[in-house]
Amino acid sequence: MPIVYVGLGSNRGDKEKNILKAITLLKENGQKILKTSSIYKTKPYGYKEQKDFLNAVVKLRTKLNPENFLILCKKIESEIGRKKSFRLGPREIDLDILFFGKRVIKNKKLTIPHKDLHNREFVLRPLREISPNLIHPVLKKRIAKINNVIIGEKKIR
Ligand code: PH2
Ligand code: MG
Ligand code: MG
Repeated sequence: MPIVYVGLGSNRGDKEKNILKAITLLKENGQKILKTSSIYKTKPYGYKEQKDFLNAVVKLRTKLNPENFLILCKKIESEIGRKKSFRLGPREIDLDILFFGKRVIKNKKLTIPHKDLHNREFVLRPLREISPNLIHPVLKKRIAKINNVIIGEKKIR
């Protein structure tokens, strides 16, 4: 059964509660959580005029295929009360599929691995914590070797 890495982010409402709730809902929907990173306080990436985020990454085992896993992520986002925003804008909760086994997928609905994760310290930092030896199937590099210059992440929990 495939191993999936999911990036979690929130910068609206009770951010920590939203992240913990998302992990609970993944479990309640049959996903086997294998590892959970610390939760990090991070500066907004992309669109800067918004509140700081909390970010984390979970590693889990799923029986779902990528399409159905994406549907589950969206269901959890709406259950936590995610409202419409704009690209890179504020959100109650965001669940992004980072890796789905070693699969490389590019279609209208899904891009796996996540197309920008190698530029996002708020994803790399928690990934490095839980899986430094994971190989990025496109870049063919270990997570521990993927570095960028953005700093300012702070572990809160
Ligand atoms: N998510 C975004 C845009 N910018 N910045 C941080 N720090 N954390 C995020 O999760 C994040 C972001 C779009 O999904
Ligand atoms: Mg996102
Ligand atoms: Mg998303």
